[in-house]
Amino acid sequence: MKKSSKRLSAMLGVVLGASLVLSACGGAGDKEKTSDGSKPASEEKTLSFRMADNHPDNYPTVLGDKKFAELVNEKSNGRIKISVFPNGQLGDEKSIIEQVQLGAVEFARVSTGPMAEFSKSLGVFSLPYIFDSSEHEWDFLNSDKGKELLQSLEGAKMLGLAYYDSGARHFYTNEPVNNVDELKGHKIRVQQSQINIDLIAALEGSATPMPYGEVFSSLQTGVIDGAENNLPSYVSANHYQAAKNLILDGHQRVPEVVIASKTAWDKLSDADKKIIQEAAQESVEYQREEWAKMEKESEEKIKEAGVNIVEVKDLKPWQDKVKPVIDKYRADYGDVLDAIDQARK
Ligand code: GTR
Repeated sequence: MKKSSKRLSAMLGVVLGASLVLSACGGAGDKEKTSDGSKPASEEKTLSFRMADNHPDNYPTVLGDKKFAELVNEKSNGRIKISVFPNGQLGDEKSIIEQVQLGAVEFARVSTGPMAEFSKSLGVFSLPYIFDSSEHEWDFLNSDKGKELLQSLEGAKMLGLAYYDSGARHFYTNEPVNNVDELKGHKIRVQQSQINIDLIAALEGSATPMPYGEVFSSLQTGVIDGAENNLPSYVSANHYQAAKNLILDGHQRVPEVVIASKTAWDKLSDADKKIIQEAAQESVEYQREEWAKMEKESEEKIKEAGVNIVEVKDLKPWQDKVKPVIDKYRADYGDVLDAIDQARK
């Protein structure tokens, strides 16, 4: 889609979304009993919501979103309908978070990376090399502290409903990079957050934050020398065709998060909130299975495509080099970092 028409559809989305919330949630009078004493109207009315995701159809997060929508529909006997809009149709990730805050889009699946600029607590996930493995990450996400973080978004006018898997992120570049020192001087695209800018600065590169949808063409035209992401994104967004050198350093494990707009949420009955919360949690297992499958498939695909894959045998030089980033943010995230350490078996 052209930029202008994208913007137009995003703007239309704001208007449409706002009217959906109004028609969906009705006014305060809905809570009252009807004259014949039947159920409150809010529990009978059909509710329609939109959910945004910036990945294509069949990407594991979109499959998770659809499972979530399906479960909500089932549990509400068809009364609550969530329509999933993949492919960044409702806007890029940052603008989606803003629309969720405004209540113009009711649900979204976004990365905790850009969420850090809206709700500081989630920034901890962008800190480098804090998890040893997927198991370590998920043990933390499922711990009390992990759940607490998910519930820390209300101040930012949002609710965190569930974490989704997003694996580990690695660097990829136009020119071969064989070790941490060779990243020096490269212009690397990052997710839009200050921690990511600091991370690239520590690696002596030059950070270029930009929306995800612009990365492929920027790699092709040489606006950037490289980027970083998990393997399913590297493949599904075609980055592997433009940046054929991959170094598997796994610098971050930045989970995805399913969020709801607090504006829309506050208008729901307690019973409907419960349905939605349960459905989101129940969709996680399926999303993680799909994630594991796509990680494997992506690995195969990049091998077949002849990508130059560099393994990192010793992470120590990488960890040493980014230590100033951890030091800078320790004061903000000390207790969470301790809890992450404790989740290590
Ligand atoms: C992906 C994530 C997207 C987006 C993207 C990025 O891994 O799933 O939501 O944040 O990274 O790098 O912008």
